[in-house]
Amino acid sequence: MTEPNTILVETHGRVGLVRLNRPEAMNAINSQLIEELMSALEAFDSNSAIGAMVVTGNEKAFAAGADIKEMVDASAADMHARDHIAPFDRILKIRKPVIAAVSGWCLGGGSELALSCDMLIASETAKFGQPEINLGVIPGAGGTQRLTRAVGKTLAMEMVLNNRTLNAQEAVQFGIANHVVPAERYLEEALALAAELAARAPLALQAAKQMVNHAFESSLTDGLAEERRTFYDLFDTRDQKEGMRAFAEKRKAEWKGE
Ligand code: DAK
Repeated sequence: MTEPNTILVETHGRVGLVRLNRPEAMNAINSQLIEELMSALEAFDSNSAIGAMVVTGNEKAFAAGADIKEMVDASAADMHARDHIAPFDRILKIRKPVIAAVSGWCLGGGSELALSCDMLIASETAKFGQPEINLGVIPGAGGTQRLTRAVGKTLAMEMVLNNRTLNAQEAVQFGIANHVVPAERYLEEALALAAELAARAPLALQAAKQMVNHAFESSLTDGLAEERRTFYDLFDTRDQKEGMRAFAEKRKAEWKGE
């Protein structure tokens, strides 16, 4: 496989870290970057030495959106045919938790990418927005759908129709970010949270992520039935026996991921 050149990939213990790395373009997401990012996340997902992942940018920008220069001359037919941001959807198939560590600009497709992650740690400098209206288009990867479910209709309308941006405190207040931390600590905090997750029972962790996501895709009745089935299924895992025995024996559980 060729080495990626729009991202940097690292491991920190059981945590896989991907840094978006197009600093000259505010980490604008072009077709190469989205492909390399998704491939890196998929590789971590199938690596049993990794339990959770972090996606980050740099201090100035998580990502300032999809690459405008790559799209500027495309026709509608080109866009349908290329569907070059389609790899965005591959993040939805990642089974392990993915945390976005966001500093600076988090706009357009960058914000949509961050919202596709499972949790978000924001630096106090983070700024979230959907400025596509300024370009004569609309969000194309969840900015009208996932964002609306997160922040509610009226704020989503203001953001998508009128380019209202949210600062880090507002992102927490409106349910986009889990925590705001000082600029110098956002990545460290995201890695620490990911390390905590990576130390948990792997099969239960994946089932938990899958079921929370299922809540956005199903009716309450279907979701509750699926949750109960998944809960019962976990009783065929060694980790369930270990977790419950460890509780009864007053010791720390040792997870096997089986
Ligand atoms: N694309 C390409 N280049 C970008 C960019 C972007 N989104 N954002 C910044 N850059 C480049 C700038 O052109 C500049 O390059 P040079 O001129 O130096 O060559 C460099 O990054 C530094 O940017 P600035 O000089 O503008 O830096 P400032 O600090 O002055 O401003 C900024 C920072 C983030 C406020 C500003 O750069 C900005 O407004 N950027 C554009 C933000 C934006 O409009 N984002 C929305 C993009 S549209 C799809 C799914 C999703 C999408 C599309 C399709 N499908 C499923 C098909 C998503 C669409 C979008 O995200």
